[in-house]
Amino acid sequence: MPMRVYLFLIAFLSSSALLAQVDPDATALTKALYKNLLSMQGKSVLFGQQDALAYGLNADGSRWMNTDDRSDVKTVAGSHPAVAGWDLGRIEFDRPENLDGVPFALIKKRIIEHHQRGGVNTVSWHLNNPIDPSKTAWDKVEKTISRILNDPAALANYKKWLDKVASFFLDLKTPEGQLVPIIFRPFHEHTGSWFWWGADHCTPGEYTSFWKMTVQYLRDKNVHHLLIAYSTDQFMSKAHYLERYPGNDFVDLVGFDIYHRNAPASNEAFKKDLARMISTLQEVARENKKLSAITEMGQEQLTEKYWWTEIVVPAVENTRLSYLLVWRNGRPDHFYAPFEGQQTAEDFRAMIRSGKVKLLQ
Ligand code: BMA
Repeated sequence: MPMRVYLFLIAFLSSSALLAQVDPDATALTKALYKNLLSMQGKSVLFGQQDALAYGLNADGSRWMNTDDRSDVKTVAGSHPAVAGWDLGRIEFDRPENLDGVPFALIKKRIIEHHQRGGVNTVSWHLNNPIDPSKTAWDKVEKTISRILNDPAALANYKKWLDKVASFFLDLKTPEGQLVPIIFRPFHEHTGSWFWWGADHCTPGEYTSFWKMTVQYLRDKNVHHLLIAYSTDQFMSKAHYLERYPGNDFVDLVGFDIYHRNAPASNEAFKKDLARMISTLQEVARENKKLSAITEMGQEQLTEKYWWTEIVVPAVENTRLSYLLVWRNGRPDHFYAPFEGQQTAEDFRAMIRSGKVKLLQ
């Protein structure tokens, strides 16, 4: 083979391997986000928090909301989380606010601002039940997915909800008119059974069909600025992790959610579990050429004073994870990042100083 053809082939193969994005029509900014995350693998694990830019806690435990350029992480450590998480629950009903009381208009504004500052945005969706919309994501209803897939009226109704999600995404435009790329993380924690899309309520085949149909529907609605994240809850093995994997054409990023409960009794067990799950995740990511992340984690109320440097850093350093995202600072009894005066604030700063986990630069 002539040298030039050979070199061309190598360049072609490596760029197609690099750009293993699932949407062939992904926008330039979405491709750039994917490429940036790829190039940071093994160098930076970004820090993320759900609703970080929408609200948080004051030193006295009261709540702040809707303040420009504020996040508890910035108050504590000088800069915003690099990854901002958001949720679309209740968009199904054209409500002005999501399930946690955050106005959708504010979510849009903050997503665009965060993107303009160089941050990454990820969106989950705790949607109600499309068969019985009065039921929440947590109300267990058997066979919801099977019914959506098999009943044309139910499917049409679900697609109306997807239309609302599509218009939300298509509304995320910078002043220059560019769509803001989003890591979309639908039907998460499906190895558990607390959501209607969970393991006990559908077969693997139903779950993957439902996933593919959803992703394809959004693409067909001209939504081409999403990276799609597959995120389980706890899993026991690689086979378990992949049991409901919809396939390489429908996933850009693999992740899992894990919470540290019952500290300190569980500290050693948690560390072990976390290390095992990260190692499996890395294997899956490598074999399938996917990005990887801890899509949700946290220790509620941060009772472990050195949680960040003793538990988080040792687990994520020397990995190829793109980010870890802790859950929201919702209430004084339900928070996952330090706020002003919280006992882990200094340890959080130590984690950031270590350079192993990064905030917005
Ligand atoms: C849960 C809790 C709930 C919240 C839900 C969706 O973990 O934080 O209060 O409604 O996530 O954000």
